[in-house]
Amino acid sequence: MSNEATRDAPRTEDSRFGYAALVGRPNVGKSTLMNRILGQKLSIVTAKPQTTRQQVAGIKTTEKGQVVYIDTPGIHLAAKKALNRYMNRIAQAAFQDVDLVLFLIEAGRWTRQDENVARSLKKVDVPVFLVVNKIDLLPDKRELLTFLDREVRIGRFSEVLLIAAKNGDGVDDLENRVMEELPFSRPFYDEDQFTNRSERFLAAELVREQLMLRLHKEIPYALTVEIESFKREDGLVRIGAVVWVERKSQKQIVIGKGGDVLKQVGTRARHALQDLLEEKVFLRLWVKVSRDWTDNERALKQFGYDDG
Ligand SMILES: Nc1nc2c(ncn2[C@@H]2O[C@H](COP(=O)(O)OP(=O)(O)OP(=O)(O)O)[C@@H](O)[C@H]2O)c(=O)[nH]1
Ligand SMILES: [Mg+2]
Repeated sequence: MSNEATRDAPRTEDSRFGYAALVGRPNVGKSTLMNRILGQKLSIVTAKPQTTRQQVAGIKTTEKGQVVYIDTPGIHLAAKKALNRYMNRIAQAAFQDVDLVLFLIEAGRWTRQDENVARSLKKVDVPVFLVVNKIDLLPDKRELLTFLDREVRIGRFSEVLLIAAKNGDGVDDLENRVMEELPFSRPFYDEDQFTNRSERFLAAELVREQLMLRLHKEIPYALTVEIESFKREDGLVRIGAVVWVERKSQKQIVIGKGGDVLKQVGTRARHALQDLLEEKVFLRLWVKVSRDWTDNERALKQFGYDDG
């Protein structure tokens, strides 16, 4: 699990260190950007909004210093359930204790949810960079200028950066600008550490990603993954995970006819886990019901959605 780019970075006093939060409404590309910066898959990504549910720190060490990027859940309106309120709370908590906020939006799309995030960023007392992502989808530069001027009103932000996280356009420039903004300080993390999250957490996320990709409608939002066992033995990693859903009917859908859905998800997740761990993986999945867990504070805590 080592990160090639982080090796041999010097630990001198003139290197920089700090935290940068990636915030924005769901689906703007926060997790894609973090993975692109780290050069590896850390945060899960799907085309569905509200994919990320927790803060995930990605640590990038170079010869200039160390930046801890904090990926966050998309801040959304109409957060009726306890899980949604948790996600918004966790995302907004990242505004504090960082040196810089990167506020991501989509080129050409400014919604009520973006305005809501912009409004809550007013109280932040560190610089806020506006990061306009997905510029590949809006190649007409004149259109982009009008959009930024009229809809986004970019005068409110310290800086504006144009990127396409998916193909990497503008990402080197963004990283350089972030580094320049951070204080001179020693790195806090070892240079080969690329996240603050445990293997168990990352494993649960990779399984959840495959479930979110494979399933539709309300199901991706009604499930969570809990790692029950994680053992290294006989030259492989044995992982047992429970997929929790809210109702019996959802359990049937997740399992599929003759178990085909769960089997396909399991195979794909096992491959993803092997890429992450660089070890052979044996994965067992079960599906269980925890009635209406997304609106139950106690169940949320049990499944790791904990403010602590
Ligand atoms: N065309 C294009 N698509 C992108 C780009 N960046 C991200 N995407 C796509 O946008 C979708 C959402 O990406 P995510 O990285 O999951 O977005 P997010 O902001 O982390 O979303 P939440 O976790 O739900 O808040 C995925 O389908 C990505 O492939 C980009 O630069 N260009
Ligand atoms: Mg995300």
